[in-house]
Amino acid sequence: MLVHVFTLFPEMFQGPFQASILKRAQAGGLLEVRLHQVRDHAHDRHRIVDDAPYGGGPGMILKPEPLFEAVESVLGTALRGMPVVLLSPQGRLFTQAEAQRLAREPAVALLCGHYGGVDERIREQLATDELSIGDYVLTGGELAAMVVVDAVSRLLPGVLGSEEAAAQDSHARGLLQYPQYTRPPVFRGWKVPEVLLSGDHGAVGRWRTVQSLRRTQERRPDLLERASLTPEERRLLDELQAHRQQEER
Ligand code: 9D3
Repeated sequence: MLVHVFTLFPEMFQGPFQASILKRAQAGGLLEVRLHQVRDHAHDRHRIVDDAPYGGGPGMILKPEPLFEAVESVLGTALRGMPVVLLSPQGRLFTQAEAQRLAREPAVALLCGHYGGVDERIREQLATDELSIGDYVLTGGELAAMVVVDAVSRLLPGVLGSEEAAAQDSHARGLLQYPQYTRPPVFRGWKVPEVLLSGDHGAVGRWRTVQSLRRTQERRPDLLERASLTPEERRLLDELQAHRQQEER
């Protein structure tokens, strides 16, 4: 997959893309990230990219010309059909489903928002999608773009090793991960749950399912509403809920 990132701060991307799985994916030709400095496409002597908002108010707004020209000069006719994603606090929430949708594309363009916001014509006439990574305020769209690249890249065929890929993704199924342990069996007096040492794969599987369901119910009940549960999971969840109601009485 080819990812074009349009930003005023390309240097911010140096760390995260040059380590670990993203580094390996790029070395293996599975992922290519091209960073484009939007300021290089400003035409005035001072290379100005932002201006005060019409109608007044605080902050500076990203001007349309440099970003339109950056995207058009870099992508040209390649723009046809390519998702152009504006990262902004007003976007719809970036989720695993959204990551899966983007991972099917051969190329995407990411436009990093600006602390003051962007001229509305960018969102209306240049972007095809607008995404936010969550309800908190960042200083710009760069970290959000990195989050999107990370989440999408690990879904590309061949990016994760067979072991990483084999570990089934509980989040993709809409449940939180069950507790995991490794050696030693007792650490500072804290024991690993007996069932995990039992060698009884059926019992281990049932314990993990119950733990996942319980944890999701306690921490992220919003996920349970949309989770696709097997009839067995549905039954266990009903049991947990009955149990919980008994304790409330
Ligand atoms: C004055 C109103 N602010 C909107 C909440 C302006 C504003 C603040 C911060 C405009 C842009 C930003 C910078 N943030 C992003 O560009 C951004 C973002 C975020 O702040 N949170 C979650 N996801 C994202 S994606 C891009």
